[in-house]
Amino acid sequence: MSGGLYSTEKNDFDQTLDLKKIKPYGDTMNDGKTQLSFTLPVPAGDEAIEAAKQLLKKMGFENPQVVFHKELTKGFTFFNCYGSCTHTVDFTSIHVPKVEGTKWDMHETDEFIRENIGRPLIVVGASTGTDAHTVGIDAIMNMKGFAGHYGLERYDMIEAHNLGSQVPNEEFIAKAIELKADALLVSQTVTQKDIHIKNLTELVEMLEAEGLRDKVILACGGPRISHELAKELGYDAGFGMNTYADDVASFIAQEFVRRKNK
Ligand code: B12
Repeated sequence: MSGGLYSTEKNDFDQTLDLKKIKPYGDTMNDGKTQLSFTLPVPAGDEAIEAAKQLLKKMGFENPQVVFHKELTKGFTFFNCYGSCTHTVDFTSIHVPKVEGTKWDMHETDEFIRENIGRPLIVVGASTGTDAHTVGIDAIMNMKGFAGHYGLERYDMIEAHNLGSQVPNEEFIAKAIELKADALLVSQTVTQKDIHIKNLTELVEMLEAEGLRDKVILACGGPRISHELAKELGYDAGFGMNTYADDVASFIAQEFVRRKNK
């Protein structure tokens, strides 16, 4: 990439770290080096490579390079590219909304529920709508959990019901009523054409129509879910990548007590 024996680029940029103006790091501070990949709906060839480079320039990348390309199928070419990003971000002004509360491990959460609630919390979870991905919700709910963190089924003070995947919102709500759920956990993995937004919104609307929205703690999660998005859609909390049962269990327990004390 930049610098080194074979580079013809001049490193005449300021190499000091300025958190008010950060940009990608390749091998030299502020070189802006970025790798990106995309597909163009054109056949492979010199014109396709030139089109990819022109696009990179329009995206704000200097010295665009196509380092790999391959026709995926007739009329579609995939590219791996490098370029130097010309834009910067003020890191000091960033505020990301986060789930409030203290994150505890399983024993601490169990202890808190035992002392402050005195009965197990009933948690019903599912991957809803057309979404067939179960690994995320299983990671949170199944006994063995994920990456060394036990799932909700392992908690003494949580009664966890994992309904699996492709659960229609109607069925999810019916089960929540039947089990007298304290908290509902929704997993959404597929985000193509914003299907997750439609499905998550529908659930909130249906819960509101049933007069149940304020009676349950409602959280969603998935690789493209953020707390900010979840709040926007009417959820109490949202959890993204690298979440464990610890995160959501601590939240549910603390939120339950917050509401009880109101
Ligand atoms: C395994 C997999 C499948 C398996 C699923 C098997 C199963 N039983 O789950 C199968 C083969 C069935 C599958 C099918 C499809 N898949 Co798929 N699949 C994957 C894959 C490879 C891994 C997903 C996974 O298991 N991750 C591991 C888990 C642990 O991570 P996670 O889900 O992010 O969960 C964590 C957090 O997000 C969070 N979390 C998740 N849910 C919740 C819920 C709560 C309440 C909380 C608190 C936290 C939480 O906690 C978890 C642990 O930290 C991904 C690509 C990838 N590498 O990610 C594609 C991927 C998700 N699949 C994708 C697609 C498109 C599909 C299909 C639509 C393909 C097709 N055209 O048929 C179908 C889905 C059909 C449908 N109706 O849903 C796309 C989604 C793109 C998008 N953003 O929309 C991906 C990203 C692949 C890709 N790059 O294109 N898939």
